[in-house]
Amino acid sequence: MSIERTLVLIKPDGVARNLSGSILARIESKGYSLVELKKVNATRELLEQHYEEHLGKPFYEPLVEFMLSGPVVAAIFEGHRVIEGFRCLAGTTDPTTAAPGTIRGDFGRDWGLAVQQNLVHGSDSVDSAEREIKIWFGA
Ligand code: IDP
Repeated sequence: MSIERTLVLIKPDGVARNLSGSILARIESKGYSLVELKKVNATRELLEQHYEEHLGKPFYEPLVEFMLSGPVVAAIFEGHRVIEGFRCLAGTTDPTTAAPGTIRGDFGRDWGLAVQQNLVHGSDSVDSAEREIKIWFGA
């Protein structure tokens, strides 16, 4: 068994559309355990740390602005292969082509804006999960 932890964010579009409960329920239904949960208004400083790998990309500034546009829900989930498992539940980045049955595929769509409003974030590796959990929840 390889028990992992991952950082899940419900982005401002998911919170504003009252989808937080439905999204969390899908993750729990899969069998992953909720470890920590909070609703937070992110700061620019926090988001610059979180999205440092995207600095300089065309969607970087719109992404940070979008993430500042309203509260997000931050959660830590735990389980065997939860990092890969949550990213499968979330679906691919572009909600138009994300598979039906995934969070982005079922609830998201491309609104034609500068940034993909795709409802959720999930860590993409053990190292980034550890880094992101520290950023959002502290040591
Ligand atoms: P992921 O969230 O599916 O892992 P990343 O490539 O890590 O995708 O990108 C982080 C976020 O930046 C995405 O979830 C999306 O909101 C936004 N994003 C990524 N690529 C684009 C793009 O090409 N255009 C607009 N927004 C993008």
